[in-house]
Amino acid sequence: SRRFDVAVLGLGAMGSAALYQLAKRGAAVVGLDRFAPPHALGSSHGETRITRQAVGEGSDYVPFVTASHRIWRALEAETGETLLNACGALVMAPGHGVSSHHGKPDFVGRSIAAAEGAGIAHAVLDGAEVARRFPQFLNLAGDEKAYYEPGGGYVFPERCLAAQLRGAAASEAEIRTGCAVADLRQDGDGIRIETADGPILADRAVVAAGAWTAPLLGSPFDRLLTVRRQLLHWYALADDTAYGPDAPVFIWMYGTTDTDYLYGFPPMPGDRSIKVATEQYSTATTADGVERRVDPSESDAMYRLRVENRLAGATPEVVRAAACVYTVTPDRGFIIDRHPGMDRVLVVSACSGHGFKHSAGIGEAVAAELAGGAGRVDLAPFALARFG
Ligand code: PYC
Repeated sequence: SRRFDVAVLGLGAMGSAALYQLAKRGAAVVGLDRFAPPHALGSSHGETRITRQAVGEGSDYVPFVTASHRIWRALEAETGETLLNACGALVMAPGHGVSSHHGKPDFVGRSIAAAEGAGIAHAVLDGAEVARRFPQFLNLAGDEKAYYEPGGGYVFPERCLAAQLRGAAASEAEIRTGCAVADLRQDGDGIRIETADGPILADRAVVAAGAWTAPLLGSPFDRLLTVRRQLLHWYALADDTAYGPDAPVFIWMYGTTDTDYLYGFPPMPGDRSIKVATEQYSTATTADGVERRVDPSESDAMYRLRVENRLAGATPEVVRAAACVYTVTPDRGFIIDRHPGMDRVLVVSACSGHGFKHSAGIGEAVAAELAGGAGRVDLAPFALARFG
């Protein structure tokens, strides 16, 4: 049977981007997914994802998101679709709060430092300026410190995935959907992938399987990765006048613990609802066992605890709700590294709930690593060795 240069396992955010970039470089590639992406069963659905270039999680990520914006803008020009809306991004915490986010203390300060380090246009706002510029936020403490990035905003994950898969197919990538991988082995100078439709042979593999990474690869990923169910809620707006054209996406650490936190998006054009979410790291689940239905009581609790009296015009009427999964590493960073027992396998999971904005750039970095050409990024900060 045909032997590929690279097989990409998992066609979510990272896999679809890697497949696209590899195919564009002329590599003979096959992409496999157990479902038919873009789908709502992993970590890349829910209509929107925040993007911000001054990455408070760490400056090592900045090259990825910067490349992602460039790639999405180029794809927009090619396809005529809107993929990225730079409506602005606000990261805010009150002075008396913890300001910790994605495991990093002083996330506002870290975002400012990342912006200064990389020359990213931004403003530092106090509570009074936030209240004046962004009337969507209610009951501010007054002592807020906020990082505002005018070039931040949101991306449309399903559209980005679909555009990259179409681009990959146009460059001769083979895409096999409904194709679950039972096993992956390195045999001498190649990789053998077992599927229900028969084996696939490739010189190398990229595993971008998200929550399915540990079930597929076992040790050490089963010890390192934890799958967390997260909920997305859309609430009807009784009044949307506080959400003008400059209404930003936001990360608001409003309280005194790192779970007193809300993030969200402005209403989509022509839609009177807002999408908001928080995060939880206390309950673990699995890729196949996760409860995908959101119980109305969960949306109700979210509204009462976090949304009511914080976001102008929001009502408890739930327009839509969805569950997705984060696959989280012990330090909430990424893993992008060779498999410790199979040097022909590059593992590009997991992204710990802050990956999408980086995905197109990671695809480019993965392709540069495997097929050469422009877009190489130092992957050492994402190495497995940091976990010992
Ligand atoms: O990466 O901006 C982000 C984000 C916010 C909430 C989850 N991820």
